[in-house]
Amino acid sequence: MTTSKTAKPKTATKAAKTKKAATKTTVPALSKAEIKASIIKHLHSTLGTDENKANNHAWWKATCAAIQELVLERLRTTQKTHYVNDTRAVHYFSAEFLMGRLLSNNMHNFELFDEASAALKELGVELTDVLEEEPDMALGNGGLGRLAACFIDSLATKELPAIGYGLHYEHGLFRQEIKNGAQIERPDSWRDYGNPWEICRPESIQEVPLYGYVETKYGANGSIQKEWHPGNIVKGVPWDIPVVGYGGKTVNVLRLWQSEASDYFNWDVFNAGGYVDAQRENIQSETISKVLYPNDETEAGKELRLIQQYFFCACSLKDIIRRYKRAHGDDWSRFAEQVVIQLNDTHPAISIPELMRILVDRAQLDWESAWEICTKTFAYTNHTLLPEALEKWPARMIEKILPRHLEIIYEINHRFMAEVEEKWPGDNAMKAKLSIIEESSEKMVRMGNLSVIGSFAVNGVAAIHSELVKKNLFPEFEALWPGKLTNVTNGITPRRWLKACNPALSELINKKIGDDWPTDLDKLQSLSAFATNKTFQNQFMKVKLANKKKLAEEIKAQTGIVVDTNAIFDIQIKRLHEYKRQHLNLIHIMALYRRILENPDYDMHPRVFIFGAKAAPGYKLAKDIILAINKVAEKINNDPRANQKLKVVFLPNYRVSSAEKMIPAADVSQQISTAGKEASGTGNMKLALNGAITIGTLDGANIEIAEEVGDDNIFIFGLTVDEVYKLNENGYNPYDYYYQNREIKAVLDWLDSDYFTPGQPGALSSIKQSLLDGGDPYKVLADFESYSEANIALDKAYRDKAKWAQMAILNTAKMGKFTSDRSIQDYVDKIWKLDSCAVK
Ligand code: 26Q
Repeated sequence: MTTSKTAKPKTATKAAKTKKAATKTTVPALSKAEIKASIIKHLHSTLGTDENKANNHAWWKATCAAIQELVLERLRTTQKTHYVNDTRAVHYFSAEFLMGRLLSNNMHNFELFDEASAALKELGVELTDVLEEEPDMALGNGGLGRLAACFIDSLATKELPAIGYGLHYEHGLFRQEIKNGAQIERPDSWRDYGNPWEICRPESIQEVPLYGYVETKYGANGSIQKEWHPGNIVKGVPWDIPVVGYGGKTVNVLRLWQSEASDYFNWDVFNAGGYVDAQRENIQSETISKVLYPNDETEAGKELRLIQQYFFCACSLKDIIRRYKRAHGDDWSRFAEQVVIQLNDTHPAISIPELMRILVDRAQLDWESAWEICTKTFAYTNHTLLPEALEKWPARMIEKILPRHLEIIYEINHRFMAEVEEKWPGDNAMKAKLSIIEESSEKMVRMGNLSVIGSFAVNGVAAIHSELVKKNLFPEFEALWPGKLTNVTNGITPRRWLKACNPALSELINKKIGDDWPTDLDKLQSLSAFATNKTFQNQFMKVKLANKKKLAEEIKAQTGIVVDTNAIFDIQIKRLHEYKRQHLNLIHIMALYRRILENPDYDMHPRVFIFGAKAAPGYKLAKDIILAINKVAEKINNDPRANQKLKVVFLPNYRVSSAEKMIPAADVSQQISTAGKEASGTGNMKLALNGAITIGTLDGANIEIAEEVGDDNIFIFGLTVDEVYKLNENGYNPYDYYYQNREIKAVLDWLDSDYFTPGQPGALSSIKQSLLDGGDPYKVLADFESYSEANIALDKAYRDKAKWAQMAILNTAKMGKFTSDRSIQDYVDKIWKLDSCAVK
């Protein structure tokens, strides 16, 4: 208290001297007294409790309810404004929205955080404790889902008319527990005691047909009409989550569909005495939105997954069309002017034949007109080049679930093949590559090809990734339609990923350069001027140290491990996948351990390696890598010969809310994927924004981060994309590295022993196996030496405190490009052609 009071006038004078520090002129939407009164009101009349009985959970709910009142008021104004102006809007279709917690975010976006905190304090309650009560809304796996969440934040902030459409999973991504070092999956129940943000909209329920058969009808004039007679109908119940833009003016909506049995459809069975059968159908219908598939980067090919995809797309399209018809009746000519649909990967690609079905079979448009509308409505974002992640569905499966859609897909393909024939007459190899249908032993529908053909724009998510999409994934499409494939580099919302998660750094920045950076992130650039300023360096690193202390407490509380905050906090947080190479990090840690054992004076700055990662439950090797990290951690942390220099921490159940705690405390950001494999990455941006230095490969957005911060402020290592390709062409033999590098051999052999798993030799052998006999598909051994050298350079750099502080400041200063506001502006300019709509 005293220090901040005495320090205040000093910094204020300084800030005034350097630059006009933008001061808040806006009056808060609610005063402290109003918030306090509202919280108490909700405690009494919404929750039926009082100030004396309320626990933190009740305080959380009452605070949410108080904020939600304001949210809903602004939501009404926004919707009215959009309706009156009949605005063109973007509809973001995504099977995943990884929203995390909303209370802190909504308070920050209304700029009410400090008022609410003060109001609760007067009631004897700590806001930070209250915030911890909120379960994460974990309706996504990782990057793709979190990107969708950052994007809808930016859309609302930029006052763009937009709606997110997705699935209202009853269970989000599994909760991870670690037992004896191994991952155990537990169900996630994010709305067990009610979710205060969502609003059920029974007035907008939709019905979705499934299964059944297609009838061909012949009209008097010889015309053919198709009618789908479904075998089942499910109900889609919409739940709306308000999305508050920064400044609180525009409040958009995320609409998530929950499946329910359609009562009337089962009525006949019911009346015929089939009560039990009717109930069984109910259970099946309700299964659709039960659980999020926990696989990312693998195409599971499960029937329920396809039904999930169709279910939310069909509900969303009906919802869009209902709204369009309210303004334009049966005049379809303006549909593509009013509606643009962004497909977040191919997961919602079934929307393309679904819109064709509605236009041709229902609205009775001719095929050409319908196709023109379709291909002016959809745009598609690709997030992966990994072959195993490219969605393909067996034609037989589509035929069973969506018989009419398969016919439409064949028709789209038939007409498209004629176009290809015209461009490349007689070229059957070209046709085979471009076809939506893969003629393998089992006919498959390629959702990527369908998406490119049915969209007017296709984008990758980082410059290099988009180049590889053009050169390697879809070169034939690039030749056919030059200009259709483009790039929009990903971004992250600086409101959640700096302002809210790192209040101390935000405050420091505000004092130095003003507080308008959250909506104009290029403003951070002006911090560069202070990168060599000793006082600012000290302030910046003092904030980092304080954040490290907080994380150290969290680590202690969760794992019992005590870490030294003077050590380098080195963080790798992301889904567990071989291509992300957590095992490269691990093998390097083992090498460091070995060096220390061989030479007790081995010269290195103390370092804490911190991991957070979930593995897909069926991905054996990924789970083995988690086990290995934990076993190596246990050994090192308890070995007095090494644990003064080296600690390893695996924080269980990595999720948005733990990212918010880890990122502000990071000194080092590990971004070490095999070049060409990580489409973009977005954790890399979050960590650099918070002053962590990247050690990384020239992959995904790392390349653009390196361009922004400059070579002196990042540690780049490893093979480039071209070098990886060359290595593959010339034949890569990991044994060469095993036999030529003593350290690699020793470390891999160590994994075979029972040193880390006493009494269980071989428990970690699968990793060695994959790197040798498995052919090391992700080039871990090829990159090891270069990685090791980069780590030595990093270690050396850290010891020069001033130099490191300068690098950290410059990383924060140069992250302006990576705000999701810029990504959204790119989408608006290149793809959506959307106008913002000011809400009064
Ligand atoms: C597909 C079919 C069946 C079941 C699951 C899936 C599935 C689910 C999720 C496939 C992929 C995902 C998620 C992919 C993902 O998160 N990709 C990441 O997207 C980020 C945002 O663009 C990028 O930054 C990352 O590089 C990319 O890996």
